[in-house]
Amino acid sequence: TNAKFVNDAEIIEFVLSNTRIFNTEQFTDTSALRVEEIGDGNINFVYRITNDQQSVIVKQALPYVRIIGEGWPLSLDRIRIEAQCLKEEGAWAADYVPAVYYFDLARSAFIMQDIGDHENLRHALIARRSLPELGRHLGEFLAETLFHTSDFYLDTYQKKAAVADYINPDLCKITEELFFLDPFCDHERNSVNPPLREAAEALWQDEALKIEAAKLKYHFMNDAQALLHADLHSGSVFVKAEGTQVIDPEFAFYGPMSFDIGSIIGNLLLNFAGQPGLEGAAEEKQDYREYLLNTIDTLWATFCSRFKTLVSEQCKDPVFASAGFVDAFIANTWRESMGYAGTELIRRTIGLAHVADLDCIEDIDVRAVSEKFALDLGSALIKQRQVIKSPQVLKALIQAI
Ligand code: SR1
Ligand code: MG
Repeated sequence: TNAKFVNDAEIIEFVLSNTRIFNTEQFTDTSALRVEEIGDGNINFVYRITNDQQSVIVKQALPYVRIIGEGWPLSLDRIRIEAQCLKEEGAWAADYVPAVYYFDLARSAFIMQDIGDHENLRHALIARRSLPELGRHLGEFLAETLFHTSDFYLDTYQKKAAVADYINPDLCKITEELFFLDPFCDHERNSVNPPLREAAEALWQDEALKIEAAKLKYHFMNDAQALLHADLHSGSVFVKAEGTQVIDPEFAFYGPMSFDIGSIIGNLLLNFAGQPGLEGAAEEKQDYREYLLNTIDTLWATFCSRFKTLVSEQCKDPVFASAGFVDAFIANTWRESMGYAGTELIRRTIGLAHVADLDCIEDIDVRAVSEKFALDLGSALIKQRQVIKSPQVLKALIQAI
């Protein structure tokens, strides 16, 4: 059965009956085990099983979207894809992903390492935590996972088999609609802060913007460059002072590298947009905005340097190993990332799935100022991405807005 676990005892039994497969030393004291439902995502159910000394996480998919219910059915294959992608990412970037201990097809569930000593990055950004390693960690994670699943590393047969293995149409359709359709029209799934309505209506009339968003959608659907995380927002990243963990790749599929890079940059910019309306002194907000832009700089510099090193040391295709091609590929990836960062800014501001960086601003007029900035910046990133050639040009564009 792949039915939802009916009670805590069933979840504990699921974990204990599979302990032989991952680590027989776990849970020496089984009498004190209890279950906490900890999932705050939109799609799946997540449980922590703990005896206060040791713990694991169980993640289960049901055949529908958690926050919507049975009215939005969703393939269970996503949980197979998620467990498999975590293992693939772990092979190349072990420091940045939790270990998967056991996957159970019948239950549509897997057991994984508990990263409960980390904090959700979105909460950390809202609390203005200083995370000096975040940009480097994200840049390394992206370079390692994207390079090793691309034609720069795999041979042509391995690559095509991998593309087929990660066909994920239900989850891709969510992104195709929530990123590229809904926010660019007056869709019933959208949620628009009343004082922002006029700005949203103006955006829906912007034909030049819609043409550029269409190009980004087409690129997303047709450029199978690498295995993407494909939902790399701040809620998919967990942090502590010296560590970063990337979770939740149930949207994984073969797509353009720029989608992952742009998604996480878009989330740093969403926090940047929210800063004026969040609690705190003006100087703290300004300092944190600088920190966010520096983090984008570091992320991109780390990605470029690690990706180029990987190509020079491990690229198996002599055609793609040429320095000129790699430089052109990386430059184009940055420009397209700007476009996807723009779509993330817009869809999180007026689409279905908002973010706390903006939504926790209680005064709706104050919030609308941040939201307007997010819409303006998002539109500029999408329309001007061909001339945003570097993080320095991005900074200048932000200053101008
Ligand atoms: C109905 S799913 C809404 C959003 O949550 C996920 O985490 C993805 O970001 C998706 O777009
Ligand atoms: Mg998720």
